[in-house]
Amino acid sequence: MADYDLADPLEETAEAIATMEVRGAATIAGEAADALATQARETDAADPEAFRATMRAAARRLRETRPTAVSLPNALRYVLQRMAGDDVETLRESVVRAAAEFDRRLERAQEDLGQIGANRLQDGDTIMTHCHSTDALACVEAALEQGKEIDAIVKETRPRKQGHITAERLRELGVPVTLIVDSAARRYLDEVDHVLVGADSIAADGSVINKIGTSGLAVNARERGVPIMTAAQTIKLHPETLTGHTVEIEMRDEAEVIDAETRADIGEIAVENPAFDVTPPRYMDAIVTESGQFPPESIVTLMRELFGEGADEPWAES
Ligand code: RI2
Repeated sequence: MADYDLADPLEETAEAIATMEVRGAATIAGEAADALATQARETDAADPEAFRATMRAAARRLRETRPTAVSLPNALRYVLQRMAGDDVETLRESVVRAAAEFDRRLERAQEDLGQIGANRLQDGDTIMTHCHSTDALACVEAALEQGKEIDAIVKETRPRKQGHITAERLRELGVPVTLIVDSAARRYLDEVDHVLVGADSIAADGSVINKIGTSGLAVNARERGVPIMTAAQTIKLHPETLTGHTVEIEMRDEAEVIDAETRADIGEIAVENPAFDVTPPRYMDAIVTESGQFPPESIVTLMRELFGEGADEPWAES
């Protein structure tokens, strides 16, 4: 494989995504698009073919960081598909422009989705959250702007405790927050009007791939009669699932679950750390996107409209 000279900022972004310093499907997508723009500005590729090859290599480097959130390849696809020109300068400008456009669309999509999700929430409702999703929080923010009062029960979300980020953001918005450990969720569901989660990928059959623990929460919510919605802008739709591919579930380091000393004290055990799980469509009430609210089973219609019958891989080495 050819060796490409990738700019330091691109390597830094790739590392930050891999270590989850930069996390959350939408945020990862925006940072990846920006990293491609920076690479385009900084590359000293001498001719159009070298420029294109470097950009493809940069996209591959970003792509390999985390496998589950489809917003990442969708962002790379958006930018690379708009890379056009017969000379390096024109190519460079096209990439920078596409990345800026992508960022604007991302922001607008989240705002529009927030308005739609907010319509599902009533004044005085209590929500339960899992992990930290900016798409989900956009719905709460819009509901508050509509003058509704919302309370939140926030699941801690082991092992990385992203529930703490949600708790902090909700407090900044003035929402009363009760933090609980994950295993307390079912006990509190009777006090909840809506479970509100985000998504890393949505499959063509309406399955929702989100932070580990979402599927158990959804089953419990259904059993308790509490509606559950996922807030997911359309960059979370996984085009490859249209042609039968499944979504890879990221397995992360066991050190996120248990420290080495405790593990040694316990004795010989295996430790596994899947970052995501799959909630079947029958346990999800609605998928809220910037293009409207969908019953999970009908999301395939929107996917076909946006992606046709599948997706290409513009980062492939030619
Ligand atoms: P937004 C996160 O994954 C969570 O699973 C969250 O629900 C999802 O991304 C979507 O986040 P991780 O990056 O795009 O914390 O809504 O592993 O911000």
